[in-house]
Amino acid sequence: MGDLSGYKGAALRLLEGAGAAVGDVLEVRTAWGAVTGTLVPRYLYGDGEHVVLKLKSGYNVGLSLEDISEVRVSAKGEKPSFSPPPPPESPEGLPRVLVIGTGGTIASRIDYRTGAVRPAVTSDELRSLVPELSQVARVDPEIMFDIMSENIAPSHWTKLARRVARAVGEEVDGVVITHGTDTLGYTAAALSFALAGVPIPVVLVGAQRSPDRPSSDAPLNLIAAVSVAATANFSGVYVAMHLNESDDRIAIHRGTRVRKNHTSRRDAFESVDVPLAAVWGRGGLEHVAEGLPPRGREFEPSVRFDEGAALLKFYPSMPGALVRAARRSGAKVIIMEGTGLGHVSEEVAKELKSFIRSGGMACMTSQCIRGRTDLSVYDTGRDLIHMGVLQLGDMLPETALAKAMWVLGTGARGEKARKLMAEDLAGETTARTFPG
Ligand code: DAS
Repeated sequence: MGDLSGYKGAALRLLEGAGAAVGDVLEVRTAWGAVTGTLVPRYLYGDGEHVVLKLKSGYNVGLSLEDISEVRVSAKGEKPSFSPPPPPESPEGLPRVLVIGTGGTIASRIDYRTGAVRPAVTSDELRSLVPELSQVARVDPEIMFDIMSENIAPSHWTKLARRVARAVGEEVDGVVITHGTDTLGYTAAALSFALAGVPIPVVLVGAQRSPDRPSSDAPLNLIAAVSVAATANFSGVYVAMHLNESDDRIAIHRGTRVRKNHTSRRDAFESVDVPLAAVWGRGGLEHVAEGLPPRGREFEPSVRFDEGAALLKFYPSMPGALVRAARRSGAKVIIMEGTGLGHVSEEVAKELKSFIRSGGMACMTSQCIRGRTDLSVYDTGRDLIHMGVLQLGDMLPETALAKAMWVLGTGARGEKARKLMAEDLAGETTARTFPG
């Protein structure tokens, strides 16, 4: 019996009866006429009441068994399979870019078995999916992990930072890290601290749509990321994602100031309260902000992270028990996402006070995301200052969490840790908020 992956129930019996297999061309008689097309697999979780054909037009059509009177195999076919073309050779003398794969949508494709997006594309396949990469730089692909970014942890940040630090010694001109979009901002911030002073561009890049779909943002994002890593005259950690919904410009965001602000749009990423670091167009970099660090600086990586930090978003009626739970889970630093200028309820403030008294560090950011905390305006804020809460100005909450884990990873505690959290180390906080 031929492959009928994903089909089940009545649909499976109907196809088995006709001797059909995925890849065959079928003629299906229905109540409203005959339909001819290639049988494609069903999603694993699809029902047993439909047969799916790919029409000559390339579109798929699902036919309900209620409408089908007969199925006939008009030609046997091959089960579709994906074998990428060999990547084109790179001309001599191009800059060398290490492309590290970690998984995520950018390295995935639609799984026609389940209909879901699954990690599937190897770095080599990425190069063949985007042959233009070979004209921009000599790309060395390397898969380090193959996971969706919601599963990326500080231990992955350490591995990535170590690999980038090694690449600097291997004389690559730049590094690109392909990564899931969900936690891309956290990783970009974490690497900004671990690799502070890195003498080459390190560009993280993701995609909102998998590379095997016509509307995918992966190709252009990748080309821009590799181009910036190869040729930009600035260094540091950045994120490259669509500038807007059209397919012609890529925003280059600073690693500590970028946030995913839309669940699905290709221009989901925004630089918060700071200008973009740069804009890349199909002809190369079109705009570069003043004051970006040049290539070739002194470089002292500090790659360790300590997971003893928690990020708590305050909400009305938030029980103080959640602060105690964070403390019991081992948090040495609590980053609060307070309301407005940085406020929490009296109950939570009381728990923060006892956390601080027990040797913990409590820092305040704002769930407004834009603007900056100011605890001096209301007495509730002044009480927080008085008890020792450290306000972090316009630092993004996610960046503050990554920074706290990095500060703890350096071994700093007490006043030293507090000083590091308050200082601007990698552009994570500005003296005054950019009038956005
Ligand atoms: N789950 C998402 C992630 O890996 C998919 C993506 O957007 O890349 O972050």
